[in-house]
Amino acid sequence: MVPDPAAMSEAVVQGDAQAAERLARAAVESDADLVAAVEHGFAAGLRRVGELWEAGDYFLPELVQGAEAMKAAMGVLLPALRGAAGSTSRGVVVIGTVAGDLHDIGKGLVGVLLAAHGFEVHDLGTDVPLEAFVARAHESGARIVAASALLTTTMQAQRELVRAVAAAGFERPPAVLVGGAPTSAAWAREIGAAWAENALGAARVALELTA
Ligand code: B1M
Repeated sequence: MVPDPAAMSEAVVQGDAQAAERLARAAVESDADLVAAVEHGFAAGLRRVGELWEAGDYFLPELVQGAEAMKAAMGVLLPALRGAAGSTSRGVVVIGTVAGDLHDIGKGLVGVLLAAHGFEVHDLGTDVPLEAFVARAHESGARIVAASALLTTTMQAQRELVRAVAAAGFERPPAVLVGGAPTSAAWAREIGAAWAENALGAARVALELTA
């Protein structure tokens, strides 16, 4: 149960960071389903902000304020989700947002849910060059390289990542997992990667890939 997903969404649409943080605290304190609070509450609000921006009703300042409100909520929710993480026996996942792309909210959520499902997550941040993904995967013996892309222009880097991993001469090549709003199962099939639509799905797919 999530206390009030509509209020969570509205706080983000209004760019009200204080309200978003307060609602996130209420969710944590009431022992609510925090993944659902993100997906049906705060992230739904941010998707709405994106639609309003695309329609020309919102401008860049509102987009930024919406993201700030979402981040205020995530600042409360991610530590609570991380706290639920158990052992890291499933192996290493190297995760990042691809080069040229600064969107990190969804990637952060995917990373936390992977950790909560037993993976040791190495988060390289945003705007991550291919070489950095490959180098960290080598160093850490990663089982999965996970790449997020939110722009139709930057999703091409996911294809390049699949090629770079294949060409890197791993003894045991890591699987490549991709995701992000403009991606799809068809896109992942085309480039030869695994795909998940959302953060919980990413954790499920990662478990399958390492079973
Ligand atoms: Co940007 N932006 N943005 N933006 N932004 C989008 C992506 C856009 C769709 C908005 C729109 O037009 N409706 C549009 C892209 C259009 C396109 O390419 N077709 C867009 C644009 C154009 C831009 C700029 C170019 C705007 C400009 O400057 N003119 C610019 C680009 C900057 C850059 O990256 N170089 C830009 C900037 C920004 C902000 C900085 C203002 C801010 C980001 C703040 C931040 O991340 N720190 C921002 C935001 C907030 C958005 C929207 C509104 C919301 C993104 C978000 O955080 N969603 C977005 C609209 C939208 O997505 N509908 C938009 C919430 C988050 C929980 O969801 O990230 O989708 P999401 O992650 C989900 C799934 O996608 C999935 O799981 C997550 C959780 O369930 N997932 C994975 C994500 N990664 C995964 C990886 C996986 C598996 C699943 O495996 C590895």
